[in-house]
Amino acid sequence: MADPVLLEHPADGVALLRINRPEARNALNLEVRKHLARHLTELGENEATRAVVLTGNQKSFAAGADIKEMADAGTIEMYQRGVHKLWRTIASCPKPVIAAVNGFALGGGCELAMTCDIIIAGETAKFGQPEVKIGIIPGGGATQRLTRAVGKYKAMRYILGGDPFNAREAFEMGLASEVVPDAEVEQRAIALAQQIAELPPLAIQLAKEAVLAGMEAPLSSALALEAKSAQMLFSSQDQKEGMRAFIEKRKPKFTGR
Ligand code: CO8
Repeated sequence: MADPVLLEHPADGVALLRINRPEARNALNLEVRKHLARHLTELGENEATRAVVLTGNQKSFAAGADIKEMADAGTIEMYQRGVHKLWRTIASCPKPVIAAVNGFALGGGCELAMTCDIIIAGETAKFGQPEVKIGIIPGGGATQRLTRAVGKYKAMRYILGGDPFNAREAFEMGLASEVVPDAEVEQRAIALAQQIAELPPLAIQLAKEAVLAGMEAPLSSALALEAKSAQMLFSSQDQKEGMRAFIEKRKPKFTGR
């Protein structure tokens, strides 16, 4: 059986995870989620990995949770599958994760993209939370992450309506970071990952932490966290190197220390 998630290394410091269930439009079954969680945990701990690209194929990023796998399940079984724990692991990768979205990003697929830090969407990508159409509601974070990304009224529009929205709408709402021609999605995501991979990793990691932790905190606590994180970086060699290189008008050499 083919690996449900393929790991590639398209550039220095960049890992690419490719969901590989084309026959099911990359529906997220338990196997795919477990592989994603394992890979993201390992990549998060691997010093050589500076940024991760998460993608699917031209037709589908991921068409949601695997409906066939859960259609007959009961409450306890759903609980025991532990999907909620896998979501937590997937969403807590400390390295920057860029979603490269072509085709469908529906239900859990849209939620998966929303666990990422940056979303690069192909022009014909289709996003949406169609769960209400099959008698449930989003269970992987959309009621919160979509609402926080685009605001209550747009989130309600799509979570209650269940119909998809296109990449341009996603961009205008603030869900997609960039929209590019379909054929350039992966290449653009890798280039951005490469750009980030060349920057000092401690600064990148703390910037990600400050944004995400800050979103859950009151403004004063979030600003204090930001200030402390920025101050902390003055103990890093990369801060000394970055500032010295600027003053000496040369390219910095970052080591991650
Ligand atoms: N699950 C399982 N199989 C799927 C899924 C899916 N989400 N999506 C597509 N497939 C399968 C199809 O069944 C089909 O299989 P087969 O060839 O065996 O019939 C194959 O993929 C190809 O699909 P289509 O023929 O439908 O391909 P199209 O290109 O015509 O359409 C679509 C693609 C639009 C993506 C369409 O397949 C579709 O609408 N899929 C379902 C989308 C959806 O409803 N997603 C949300 C699922 S629910 C969810 O994500 C959240 C669950 C929360 C759980 C909470 C737990 C507590």
